[in-house]
Amino acid sequence: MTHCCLDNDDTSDMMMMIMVSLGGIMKEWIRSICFFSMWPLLMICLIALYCGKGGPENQNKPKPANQGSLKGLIPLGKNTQGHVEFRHEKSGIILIKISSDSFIMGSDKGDADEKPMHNVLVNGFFIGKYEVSNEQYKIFCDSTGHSYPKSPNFKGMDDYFLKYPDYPVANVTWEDARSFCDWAQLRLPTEAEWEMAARGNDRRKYPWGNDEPNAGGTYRCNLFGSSPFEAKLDGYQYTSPVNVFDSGISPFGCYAMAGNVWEWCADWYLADYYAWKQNADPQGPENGTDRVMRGGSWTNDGDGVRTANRDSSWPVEHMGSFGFRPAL
Ligand SMILES: [Ca+2]
Ligand SMILES: [Ca+2]
Repeated sequence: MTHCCLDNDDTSDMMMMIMVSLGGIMKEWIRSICFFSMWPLLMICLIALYCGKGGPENQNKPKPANQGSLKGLIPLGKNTQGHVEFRHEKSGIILIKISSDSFIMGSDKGDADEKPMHNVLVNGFFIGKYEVSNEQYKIFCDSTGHSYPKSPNFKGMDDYFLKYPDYPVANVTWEDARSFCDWAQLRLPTEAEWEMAARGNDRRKYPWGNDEPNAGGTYRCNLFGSSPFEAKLDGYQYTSPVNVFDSGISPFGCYAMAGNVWEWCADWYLADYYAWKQNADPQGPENGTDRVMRGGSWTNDGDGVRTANRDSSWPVEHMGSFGFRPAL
């Protein structure tokens, strides 16, 4: 007997085949959708990653204080202490690279604000080999319209700012120093960076070691001593050129980190700041009234030019003994 139509089993088989075919098509379709919709998702992830890790939004953000950059620095080779020096293209300033290290900051034999001695880790940075000179500061003033510093009252050195280009700029405020650094795309060193650059990690008293500034009759820095007569014995009544006193350089090769002019640092000053025991790249208190100055000047005695010695002044104060050196 011939069947004019399919029986129930055939219908089920047919339905099954249709279902299987449809299932296969659906799977391929879903697979295609997943494949093509994955690319936009992947692109979104890549864009998000780019923006988060250094895309345009972050390129304008300042780098962390102590992350020295090689951009705009021309390597000059190693100095006699084995540290690499660079010429900063924009300002012409010579910077010395100081690698990340820890050192003992402060002195238990010094003034109350130098205690307690404490271990500090400083990230790698660059610091000026010399104090900023009149010549370098004049380029900044002429480029920006910033006023020339008032001539300090140095007898016999009239027109100090214009006639003594290789001497340190003096009579500058902390605000002046910061403006110079902003223009040069540099910055002031932190107090910790300054002290590490001045003494290294062997707890020395002065940049050159532990001998007194005039031990053996050789002067290692420009200071005042105990009288106007003694002040001249190092060869200079007031300031000296920034690149003399080879015997007084720091373990990294920096000149005049003892004496000549006081050097403004970035930090607010707080007498008991060391008691806070900030051990990792300290940046100073968040606010204050005075800014830190370090190193002593041509107006100080031997005690005043010790590397651990701390002083401070109002950020708008200027004197013939105030100068600075930049960092990066
Ligand atoms: Ca002197
Ligand atoms: Ca100095």
